[in-house]
Amino acid sequence: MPRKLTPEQIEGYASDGYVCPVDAFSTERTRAWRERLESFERAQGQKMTRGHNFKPHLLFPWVDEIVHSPEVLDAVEDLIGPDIRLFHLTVWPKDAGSGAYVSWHQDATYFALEPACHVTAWVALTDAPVEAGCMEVVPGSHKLGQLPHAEMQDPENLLSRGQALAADVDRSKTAFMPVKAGQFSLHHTHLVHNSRPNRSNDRRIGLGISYIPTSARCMSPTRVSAMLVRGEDRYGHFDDERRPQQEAGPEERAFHTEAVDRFRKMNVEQTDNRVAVVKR
Ligand SMILES: O=C(O)CCC(=O)C(=O)O
Repeated sequence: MPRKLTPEQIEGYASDGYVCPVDAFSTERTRAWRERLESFERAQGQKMTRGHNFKPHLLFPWVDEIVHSPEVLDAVEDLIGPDIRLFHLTVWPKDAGSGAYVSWHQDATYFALEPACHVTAWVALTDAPVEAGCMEVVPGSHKLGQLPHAEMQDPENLLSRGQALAADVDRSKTAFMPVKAGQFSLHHTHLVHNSRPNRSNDRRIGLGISYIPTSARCMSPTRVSAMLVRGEDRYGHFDDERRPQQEAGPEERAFHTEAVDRFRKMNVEQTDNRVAVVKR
């Protein structure tokens, strides 16, 4: 008996590689989280965008609350089972009218996970309709396995390593994943997806939370950390992550810096190993 998703949604994930939308949080709760994020940005004088958007679940108790919420974890458990680690989290902000976009890619490209079974829950802190540049996917592409990617250096691309699918995508075969504030979508690590610039009047912000079963292993030489968020871990493939006690306190910042450094080092190892660097 599934905990949250319907049998149709579970079948849709198996056949198309995604589920969208899933209802989760009230508008008030979501608005309060957005306010927390934006007041931190104002205090820092720095937006949580490319270069500053990794692993905020190690800094903020309010993000810790989202990543442990039954609203999200019950759906994730329906797809990957009851023993779950949070492998990575990225904040995806796009200012209204900015050129920020995300190139076509598969999440698995720099994750080195065996098996490649991770699922990303994209939790909307604002509305993300088509005109705001919600995600666009190629249904069924998760069945193609790992496809070749290239590196594309473009400051408007929100992907930290600028990875882009080497082949062109047929846009007549894509589908959009619009979500409202408080909803989320789920997508498979091999699903080909991108997102276009935000042409709406409001900022678009989502948290991309990557969950894996504890049985998965990261094959890169650098040992990375991942947070056990549900069930038990009988494998020990990851170092544990510390849950934040206070908002971006000194211990939270020190732990976050080290975890992000290790994660980036692992990403670089994967770039060196797997991605053909071509000029585009
Ligand atoms: O937020 C976006 O536009 C892209 C998100 C994404 O690529 C992901 O969550 O894997």
